[in-house]
Amino acid sequence: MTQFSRAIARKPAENYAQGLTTVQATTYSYDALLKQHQTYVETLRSLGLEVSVLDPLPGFPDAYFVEDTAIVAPEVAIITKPGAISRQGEEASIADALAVYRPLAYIQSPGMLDGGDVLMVDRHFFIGMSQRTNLDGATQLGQILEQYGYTWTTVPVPSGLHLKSSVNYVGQQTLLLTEELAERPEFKNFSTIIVSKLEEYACNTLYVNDSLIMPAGFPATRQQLETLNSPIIELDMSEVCKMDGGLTCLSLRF
Ligand code: CIR
Repeated sequence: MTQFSRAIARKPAENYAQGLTTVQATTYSYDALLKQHQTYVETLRSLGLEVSVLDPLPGFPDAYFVEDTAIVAPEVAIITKPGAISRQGEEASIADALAVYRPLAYIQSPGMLDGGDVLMVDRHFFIGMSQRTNLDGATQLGQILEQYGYTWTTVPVPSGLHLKSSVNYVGQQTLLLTEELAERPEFKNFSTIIVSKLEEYACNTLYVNDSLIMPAGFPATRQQLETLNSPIIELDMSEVCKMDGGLTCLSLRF
């Protein structure tokens, strides 16, 4: 599996609570969010990544979820067309940041695609069909990736925001996923760790340079992940999760 040397993140904006969410939180703390974000960035740095932290984007309260705006493969970065209208436009400044590192390609309207729906495992891409990603967007992405020898398949996203809300690669040919996705034929060549209903948020665990970064507070999932013998780091994501965000969405790793 690819070792990452860099990441791009973005500082959350003060008006982050105006972003899209399905969670009905009653209190918000910008200080807590900044602290959680900073710890996240420091954790990536501790794993050997050079992390650039971009400034908040005025008018885009969800823009710190940078993962949705690009797919970064070793040969090319694909700038997405985010599926939520309020997020369309975030991608322009990510394109500028990525142009330094990769040639760029673009998803074009009426295609739409969020990076949270794209799971890369070695030379294969799983692309979730969700409320944010349509077949046109997935096909455009797939056709760009094919030019570099990658393969791809679409996977339905039956619940949750994005594909990676429900499935992630955790090393050793293993996927961490919901019961709902466990029997999908697209995943038949993998070992699986099935996350219990009560701990589904923990599916969004981030595998970086042989370590696993997981959200704090999911002991049953932690116990299952321990069988992989990779170092595990737990991070408090309580404020991020109020905005439907998780560990993967806070950065682009490459
Ligand atoms: C949204 O609804 O777009 C943001 N509030 C959350 C995006 C989370 N992104 C991700 O999981 N890749």
